[in-house]
Amino acid sequence: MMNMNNVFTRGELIKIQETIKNNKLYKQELNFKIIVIGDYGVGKTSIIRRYTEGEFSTDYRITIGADFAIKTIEWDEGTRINLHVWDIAGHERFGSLLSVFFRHAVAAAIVFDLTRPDTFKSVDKWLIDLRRKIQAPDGQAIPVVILANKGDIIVKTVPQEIDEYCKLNNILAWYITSAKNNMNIDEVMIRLTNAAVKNHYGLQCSLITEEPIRLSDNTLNNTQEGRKCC
Ligand SMILES: Nc1nc2c(ncn2[C@@H]2O[C@H](COP(=O)(O)OP(=O)(O)OP(=O)(O)O)[C@@H](O)[C@H]2O)c(=O)[nH]1
Ligand SMILES: [Mg+2]
Repeated sequence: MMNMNNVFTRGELIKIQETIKNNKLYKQELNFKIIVIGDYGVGKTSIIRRYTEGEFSTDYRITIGADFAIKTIEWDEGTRINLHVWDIAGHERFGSLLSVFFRHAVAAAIVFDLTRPDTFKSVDKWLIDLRRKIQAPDGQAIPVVILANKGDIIVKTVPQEIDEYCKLNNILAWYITSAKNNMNIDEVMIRLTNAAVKNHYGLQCSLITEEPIRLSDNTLNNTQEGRKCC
């Protein structure tokens, strides 16, 4: 029973949490935003479509502005993750206007096209823009992977300096991908989600904090943001 001041003690909260867990009444639901960036035509839309719909088309329809698709992952018994995968148009005509869509991203993939070596040179421009515009809630750089796409056509054009570039620039990993042949697409998304999960404050916290929670503060409604980390 709630006490007079609308305050739960730590012991009471532990009991409530145990009851919820034991009765499987509670599945934590997290929303993560992942952004996919890179020059026009490198295959961003195709990668996202392959991942979220399992489809590929040889047609090239330039993305105007930004778009997103959601994929829900049953992460573990107690956690469901809704991945919001954002597709940001790469055409120069948009300049860095679209970086407003970077906001709240917890991870990013920068894509280049193995058949157009110049698109690797642009990776640095995308990375600089990304790092300038967003940081993780703790002020750290968000996890980034680099995707060398269209690996079904050619792989011998992988830039020699890519390992060094990743090391120097704190890139989590790089992959040869193919949206056409479904090469490494799931692996990339799982790697990014994993990194985001590790960084994510909310997931590392239980309902229990060191301080008693005041219901009047609306604290219990704040399941994702604004919760203090343990
Ligand atoms: N062979 C092959 N073609 C691909 C692959 N990924 C994309 N393409 C093709 O490359 C072209 C451009 O792909 P998109 O996914 O539209 O490129 P984008 O990066 O979204 O381009 P913007 O929207 O202009 O920024 C399309 O014709 C795709 O079919 C791939 O892995 N292999
Ligand atoms: Mg596109």
